[in-house]
Amino acid sequence: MECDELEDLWRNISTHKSKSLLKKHLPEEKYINLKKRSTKYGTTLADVILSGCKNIDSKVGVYACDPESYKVFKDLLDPIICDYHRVKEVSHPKCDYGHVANLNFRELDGAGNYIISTRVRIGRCHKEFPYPPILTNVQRKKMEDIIVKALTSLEGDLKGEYHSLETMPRKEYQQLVDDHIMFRDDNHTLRDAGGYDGWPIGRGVYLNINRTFIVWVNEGDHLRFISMEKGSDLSSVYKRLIFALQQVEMQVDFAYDDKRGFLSNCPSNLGTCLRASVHLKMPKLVRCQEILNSICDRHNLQLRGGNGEHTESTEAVYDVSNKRRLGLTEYQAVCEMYNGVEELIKTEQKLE
Ligand code: ADP
Ligand code: CIR
Repeated sequence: MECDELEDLWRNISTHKSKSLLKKHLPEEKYINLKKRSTKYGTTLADVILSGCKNIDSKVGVYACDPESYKVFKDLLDPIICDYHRVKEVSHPKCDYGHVANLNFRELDGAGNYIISTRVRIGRCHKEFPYPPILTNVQRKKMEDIIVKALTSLEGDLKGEYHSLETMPRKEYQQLVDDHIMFRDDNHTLRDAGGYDGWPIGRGVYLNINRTFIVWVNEGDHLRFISMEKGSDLSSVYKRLIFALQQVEMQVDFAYDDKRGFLSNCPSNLGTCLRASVHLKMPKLVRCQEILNSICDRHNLQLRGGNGEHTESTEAVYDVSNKRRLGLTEYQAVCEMYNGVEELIKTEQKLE
């Protein structure tokens, strides 16, 4: 991209009312300092900020396009990371999944009045490949081969099949999206970050027989490991995920940095790359936005619509999850969601 073109895009957010972290943390002086830099994969500032410049509704607005982006564009990305994850400096504890074999999260809603389903996902990127839009179709296919080999060695409850998007009929794909199993192809911020380049090449989904263990291949991050089921049994969901991930970790090298934890395409996922969520019905609380926002703020919860990021909530069902992923362990991230949702449910019960 020509420098003039980049400048126009950056001026676009500078003059619009964007609330993005990109706008907040890229004043002119920093922009001028960074605009000529690039990584060894050839990632430029334009690649990092393009999506956020085009979409003034972005919340974050930047994407790292390879592991080195975090260092070369540190002056922009570090303040964004601190702001998003609510930490004073970029540092991350060692990976700690907790005592997975002895987990005992008491079910938050055994009667099924509030929680429809529970999901935990962990993103991972392969050490050897860049991320969109720098990732080529050839690299995407190589990544797919590596992970499919590892996944087909899984056994028991995790045993399943890989479904390539290259051969999947559109109707079948759409059904998986509607069933909350598969990633969408219409997230405008990801599209402008190259997340759908070369679609459907090298993309697909691994599903175990019960469809409770799912792996997304080559959405924005190379991989998203997902465990989900109806109801509120977080112990069961989390145990399945960690057990699966640990088996894959023995076979695939993931990108990791001592200060930043596991690396990801979007800085909001860095660290644990873990998002634990419930689909929660709270018809009374949604009418008391102030109370709702204050509970979410106190527990670092994020609300999304029922169909995921950048979607609206329907019939008072929200996707409630931990917002922070860096600066705390995997176990702590799951607990943030659990404790926050517990308070939401108690408050919902008390409201007239
Ligand atoms: P991610 O969690 O990977 O950041 P999204 O926010 O786009 O991505 O969500 C992906 C899909 O997962 C969407 O269909 C969303 O509705 C679904 N989802 C998220 N949490 C839950 C949950 N607790 N129960 C069922 N589906 C869920
Ligand atoms: C954005 O900037 O809004 C998107 N690129 C994604 C931001 C990360 N997601 C989130 O915190 N909801």
